[in-house]
Amino acid sequence: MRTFELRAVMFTCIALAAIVPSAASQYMDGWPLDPRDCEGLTGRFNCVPPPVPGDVLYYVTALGGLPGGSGHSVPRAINNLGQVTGDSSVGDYHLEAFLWDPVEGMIGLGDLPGGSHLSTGMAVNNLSHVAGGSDGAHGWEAFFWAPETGMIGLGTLPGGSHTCEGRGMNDLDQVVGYSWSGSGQQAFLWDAEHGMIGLGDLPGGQFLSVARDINNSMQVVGDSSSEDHLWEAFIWDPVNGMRPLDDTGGSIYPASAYAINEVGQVTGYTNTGDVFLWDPQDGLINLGRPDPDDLVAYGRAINDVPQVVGYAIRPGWPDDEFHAFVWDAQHGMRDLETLIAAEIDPPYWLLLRYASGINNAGQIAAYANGCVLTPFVLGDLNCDELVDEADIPALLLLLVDPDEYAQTYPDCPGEWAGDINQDGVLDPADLYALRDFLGCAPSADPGHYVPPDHVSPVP
Ligand SMILES: [Ca+2]
Ligand SMILES: [Ca+2]
Ligand SMILES: [Ca+2]
Ligand SMILES: [Ca+2]
Repeated sequence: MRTFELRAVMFTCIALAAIVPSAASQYMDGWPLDPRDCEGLTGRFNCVPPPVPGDVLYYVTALGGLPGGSGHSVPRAINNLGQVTGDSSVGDYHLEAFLWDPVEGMIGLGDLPGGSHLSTGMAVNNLSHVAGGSDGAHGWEAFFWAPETGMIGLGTLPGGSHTCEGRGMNDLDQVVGYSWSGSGQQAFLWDAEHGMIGLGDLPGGQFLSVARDINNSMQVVGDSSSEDHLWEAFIWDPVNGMRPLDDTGGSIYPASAYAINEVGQVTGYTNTGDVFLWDPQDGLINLGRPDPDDLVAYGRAINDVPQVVGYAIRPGWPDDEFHAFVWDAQHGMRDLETLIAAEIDPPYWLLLRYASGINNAGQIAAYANGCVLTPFVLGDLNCDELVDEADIPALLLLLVDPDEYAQTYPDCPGEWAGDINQDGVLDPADLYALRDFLGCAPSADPGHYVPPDHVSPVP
């Protein structure tokens, strides 16, 4: 009986394996490209240890592009619903802002009347509203978009031309960005009730400031020319106005602030080309660069955990290379391409040049071509955030009856979490690998494995 059951399991698993795409070739021009391919490495990538159960990896969802275009998209922000904004080509020389939803897919947001057909989404809040910039009758202009209003031009600061862009937005539909005003380029804050107001600039130097993000406490961050520095990161709020983000006078200081989270932590880059995390209590923390050889690294987005994402520029041949990174306190800086689940065709980690957004679920917006990276725990088949013996029957169920698995563990990405040996194929070898990892009874002979009573492997 046991032999019969196991044969049934094996048959089911072979059938299942046949519909899983096999691992793509991971060589290009004879170079091994997988950073986990330690045996074949020739120095192009740093070798990293292969992942083990319990590690957090990411699977990739391609965003595609708007109809009529090349299928290319550049994501620039992601909200806590997993919705993404950015721009996508819609024919020669035309780009259009988009909103991408995990269920609905990508829709174009149009562009402002006049000028070229050019628009880009820079921020998306948790109400699914978008802010960005578009070419209109008076040049590049900040916009606000909501399903009810469509795309609205935000105008300009008094006395200015219309070169203006929305860079950040919070859940109060307040937009920040920059505009040319009579006295120079100035950070602005806009909402529907008050219109656009200038936030001023740091004293000294030129009259120049840019706002890049705002949180729900109305804290705004960006950079400005100051007395001491060509560019220096600022923080602004309605009570205190604009002030330097870091006023300790150190030789290393935050030169540009790109994002602020809901607890007031800020990321960007320093005057030395390193990523920083600024914390209201701890002040400036230099996060460095993903690799010591990197020329420069930029922090672009931060969630409330906090995790920081961005990209680094690494010396390469024939050109310098861009590498997307993620930082957290436990692991430090890591190249995102080393954290992608064993792929499938095409090998998306090849395309992870830039990371531009991260939400509170840890989902990351990245490109060369637009994609969302969703984290999962390798080996956590029942999605309780632990890897233990309870995951063995769950993996067995996935192998034997994927439909039943999906009903039992809805929204649990078992097809990714179950590829324990990371060979790009889900099959019984993963079951044995998980048992080995957990130190279960010997599994050299698969016939010795008896499924738990409550799992029926035979349909
Ligand atoms: Ca236009
Ligand atoms: Ca100034
Ligand atoms: Ca588990
Ligand atoms: Ca496998």
